[in-house]
Amino acid sequence: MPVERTEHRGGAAELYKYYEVYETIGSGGFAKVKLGRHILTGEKVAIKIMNKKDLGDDLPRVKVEIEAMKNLSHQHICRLYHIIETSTQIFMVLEYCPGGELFDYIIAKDRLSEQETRVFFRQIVSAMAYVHSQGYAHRDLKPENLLIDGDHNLKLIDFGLCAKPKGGLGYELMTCCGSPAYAAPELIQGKAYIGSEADVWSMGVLLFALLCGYLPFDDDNCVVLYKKITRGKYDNPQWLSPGSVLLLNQMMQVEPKWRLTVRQLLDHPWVMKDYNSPVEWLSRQPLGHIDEDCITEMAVNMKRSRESTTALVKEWRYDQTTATYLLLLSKKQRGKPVRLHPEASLCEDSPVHQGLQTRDVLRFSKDDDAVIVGSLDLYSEYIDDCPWMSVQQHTPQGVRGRPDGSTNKDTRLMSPSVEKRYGQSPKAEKGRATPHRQERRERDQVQTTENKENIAEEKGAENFVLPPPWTPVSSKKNARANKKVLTTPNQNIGVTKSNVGTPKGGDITSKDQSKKTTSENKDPADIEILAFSPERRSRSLDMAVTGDSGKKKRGGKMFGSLERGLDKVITMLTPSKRRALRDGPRKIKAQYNVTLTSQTNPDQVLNQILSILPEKNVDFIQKGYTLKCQTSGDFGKVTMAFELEVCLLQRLDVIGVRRQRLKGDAWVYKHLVEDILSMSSI
Ligand code: 6BJ
Repeated sequence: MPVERTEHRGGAAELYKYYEVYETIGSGGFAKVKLGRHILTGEKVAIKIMNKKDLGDDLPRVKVEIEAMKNLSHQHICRLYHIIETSTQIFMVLEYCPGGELFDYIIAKDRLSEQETRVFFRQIVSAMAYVHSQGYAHRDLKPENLLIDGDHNLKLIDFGLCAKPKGGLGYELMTCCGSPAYAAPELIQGKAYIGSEADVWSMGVLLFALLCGYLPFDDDNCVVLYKKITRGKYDNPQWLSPGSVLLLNQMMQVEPKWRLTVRQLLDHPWVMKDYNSPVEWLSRQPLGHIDEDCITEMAVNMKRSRESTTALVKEWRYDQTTATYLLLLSKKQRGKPVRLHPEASLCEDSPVHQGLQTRDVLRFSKDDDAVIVGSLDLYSEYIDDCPWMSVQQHTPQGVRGRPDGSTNKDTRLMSPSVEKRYGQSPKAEKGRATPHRQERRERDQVQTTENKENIAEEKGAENFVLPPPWTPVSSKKNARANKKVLTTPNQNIGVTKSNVGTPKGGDITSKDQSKKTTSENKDPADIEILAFSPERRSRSLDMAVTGDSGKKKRGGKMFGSLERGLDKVITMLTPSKRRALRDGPRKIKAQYNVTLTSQTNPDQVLNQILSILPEKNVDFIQKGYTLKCQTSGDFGKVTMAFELEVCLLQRLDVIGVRRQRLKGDAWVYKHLVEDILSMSSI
C-alpha cells in the first residue's frame, strides 16, 4: 500500500519515523496535544505540536519551556522525552498521563475530601519545592496543569510561563502571566514580584479548589475579579476544618512576605497530618543516574558496545536515543520488561528509518497538522492505563477495531504485578449525591466565616507485541465525508456544514439548514425519525455534573416549547452516520467523567443534547454518538473545544454522557457542560 509522503507537511517525517500519532487529547494556546506511541518501546506518549508561524512572538516561550523541562527530572513533573524541530513545526514528546487533568477529577467528584486533597497537595508541594530548588518559578499553577498518571500520581505540566531569574529566585520579575483566577495580587497589579511567592498564592487557590470544588476568587468580569483578588477576601465554606482554613489563610496572604514559603509547607502540620513525615521533594530520578538494564537492551538493539551506548545516552540530546532510554526506564519502573521491539531498530540503516516502508500506516487528516494512523481509542485505553479508576471491558463495537478483527486490546499486555500494584492504589472516594454547585454553595455557605486576615514479566520479549499496521484512512476526502457538521446561526467553524437534524424545527436557521440537508441527502432512506419520550427526569450520581439547579428551570422551559412544537424529531442521516448509530453507543464502565442519565434510549439522549447545543451557541460535528463541540468568540476564534459522547454503561445498564474538555477555560467549560446537560433534561 502506498505511503503518503510527509515531507511536504513541514518535514514532520522525523516524527513519523519514531512515533505513531493518534487523536487529539488536548489543545490550548498555539499547541495541540496528540496521543502517540513510540514505535521502538511501544510506550504511549503525549505529543505537543506547535506551528512556528502560529507561535509568532510566543516562540521564545516554547524555548523556555523546552529548556526548563530538559533540566527538570522529578517524580511529580511530566517528563520530556524528545524534541523534534522542523522548519515549520516543533514537536515535544512528553510523558503520557492517562488520568487526564486534575481539574476534571475535581469537578467530577464535586470536591475532594481533606484526606484525598492532602495526598495530592503533598505531591504538588513536592514538585514545587523541586522546581524552586532548581531556580525556577512555574507561574501558571492550576488544576488544568496537573495531570494524573497511571498510578494516580500528579505530574506538573506547562512550563511555558516559567521563569528563571538570572540572579536566582529572590530576584523580582515583571511579566504578568498565568490565569487570572490563580494569579497573586502583586502580579495582577503589575508590581515587581518574586516568582516563588506568587507560586505559593496559586497553590493556595489550588488547595481551595481541591477542597471546595470552586474558586475562592471568581467573577465573569475581569475588573471585579481583580478587585476581589487584590482585597484577598474569600469565604470559607463550613465543611473546611479549622486546620484547612488556617493553611489557606497562610498561603493566600495579600502581602507576599507574610505568605508561607514552599520550604515551610514541607513540614506544615496540616501537610504532615496522618503522615507524620515531611514531604519528600528530592528527585527520585536524578538526571545523572544511568540504568544498566536499559543500556544493555539499547546496546543489543543498536549493535554497539555498552560503553558507547552509555556515552550516547549521556549526551541528553532529547532525540530518539534519549526518548528510547527514558521510555525503557519508565517501562522498567512500571514492572514491564526492559525490551525494545525486535523488528524496529535504533540503527539509522533500519527500515524504520527509511520512510516507514514496513509500516503502511500513515495518512493525514485534512484539518489536522499531524498524521492520524488510526485510533488508539483513548478513552477505552485509559481505563487500562488507570486501573485506579476501574477495569473496563470492551464490547465488540466498543473497540474501534481494525479490519482484521484485532483490537487495541491485543496489543496490550498487562503485567500481573502491575495489576496487583494498581489494585492497591487509593480507592476512589465514595460518591454522594451532587446538588447543583450554586445551590449547594449557597446552602453550605450559610455558615461560612469570612477570611478576615486575610507486569510481572510480560512473558519475555517474545511476547512483545506492537499494534499491527492500521489500514489507512481510504482518502482525505472520504475521511472528511464521515464528519457531519452542525453549526449554530452565523457561525462558521471552518468545517463542512451539512445535514442538520436538531429537534429545533421552528426557527429560520433550522429551516435553512433543513433545506440544505434535503438537497444534500436525497436518499429518503437516510431519514430516521427519533421521538422524545415523556421521561425527562435528570438524575445526578456521584460522577455526574448535572444536578437540580436554577438553570434546570431554563431547561424545563426549553422543553416546554419543544413539547409544544415537536413530538418527533427528524434526523437526517448519511449512510455512514446511520451505520455509526446502528452499531449503537460504546459500552463503557461508569467513570468520573461520565454523567449518568435516567433514560434507556441513547438516540433520545443524543437528540436531547442536540436540541440544546444551538441554543448554547455550541457548534459541533457529529460522529456516531460522539459530538465534537466547540464555541467561538467574537472573531470566530475557537474559545472552547470538548467532546460529549452518549454511551452505554456496563452493568448499570443505563445511558451515560462522557465528556472531555480539549480546549478552553476549565471553569467556563464546567458551567457550560453543566448547563447543556441539565437543559437536556437527561
Ligand atoms: C499530556 C496530556 C500528557 O483526557 C487525557 C490523557 C488528557 C492524557 C485524557 C481521558 C480521560 C481521563 C480521565 C477523565 C477524562 N495528557 N498526557 C501537555 N504537556 C505535557 C503532557 C501533556 C500535555 C493527557 C491528557 N484522557 N478523560
